[in-house]
Amino acid sequence: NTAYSHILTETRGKVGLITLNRPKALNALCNDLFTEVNDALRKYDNDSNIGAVVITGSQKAFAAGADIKEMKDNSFIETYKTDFLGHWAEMTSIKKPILAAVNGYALGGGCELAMMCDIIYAGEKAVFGQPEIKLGVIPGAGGTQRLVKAVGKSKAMEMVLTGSVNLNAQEALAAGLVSKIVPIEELVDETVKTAELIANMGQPSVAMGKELINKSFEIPLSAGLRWERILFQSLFGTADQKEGMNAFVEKRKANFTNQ
Ligand code: CO8
Repeated sequence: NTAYSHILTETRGKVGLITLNRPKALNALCNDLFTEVNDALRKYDNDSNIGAVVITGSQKAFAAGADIKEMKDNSFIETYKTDFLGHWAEMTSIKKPILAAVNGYALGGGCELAMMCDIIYAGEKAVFGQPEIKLGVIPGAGGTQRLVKAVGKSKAMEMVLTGSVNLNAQEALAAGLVSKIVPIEELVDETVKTAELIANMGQPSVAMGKELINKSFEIPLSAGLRWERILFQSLFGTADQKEGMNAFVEKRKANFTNQ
């Protein structure tokens, strides 16, 4: 897509593919890059032909973090007044599932970007880390929050407080940060394949499943279970529920219409 300077976008079947494309800076997440990512995500979210989105980088770097050169001279009052980088979180309001295909470095904001996605697949040489402490700061987009939920307290402390303990793909898999390791060359295709699988399900149920799982990190179990049951019940008002259950009984594949 020629409208963007720092990312490439393409459509593969029902899947939108966003490729971070700032190779000279190892996909450092400058302000404009993240604005473009959120813009592309919003367009895919509003496109009824798309059912899921994949975000990837290059084979060397998913993203090496926020752009250090861009922010190094920032003042507290300016970053606070403008809620510096607060707009990154816009991607967490996207309804469609977002899958991260992580090859190479996912450091700092790069690791946090991956963790704002719903599913992470790692290439064999992926590296996850939160090196901000070495820059005199701390993570600012989930590295002290989402990482704990993904890898547990001790490992998160080690990563965030030393800035030097990184997870390779095997360690990330063992910790539960990623759900699969894929050979480098096949990573994007494999991630798109899972995204396509999701995109062929009924979209209302997919969106509700995603919302509920994300809610589970924020609300008490009893409230989550109540929400879950109400949304489950609400799906009996959809054509997709009739189609899905009739297809099972008739021993055929369901053809969902997202209604
Ligand atoms: N920002 C800006 N430029 C970068 C970044 C970055 N994060 N990472 C790499 N680059 C640039 C380098 O400066 C270099 O540019 P140049 O050729 O002009 O010197 C180019 O990319 C290539 O990098 P290297 O030569 O360093 O490549 P190596 O293969 O030797 O090393 C590393 C790769 C290990 C990834 C190394 O580049 C590195 O350590 N990068 C920085 C990693 C880091 O500290 N990331 C954390 C950044 S801070 C952050 O993410 C905070 C997020 C807060 C979010 C808040 C939201 C509300």
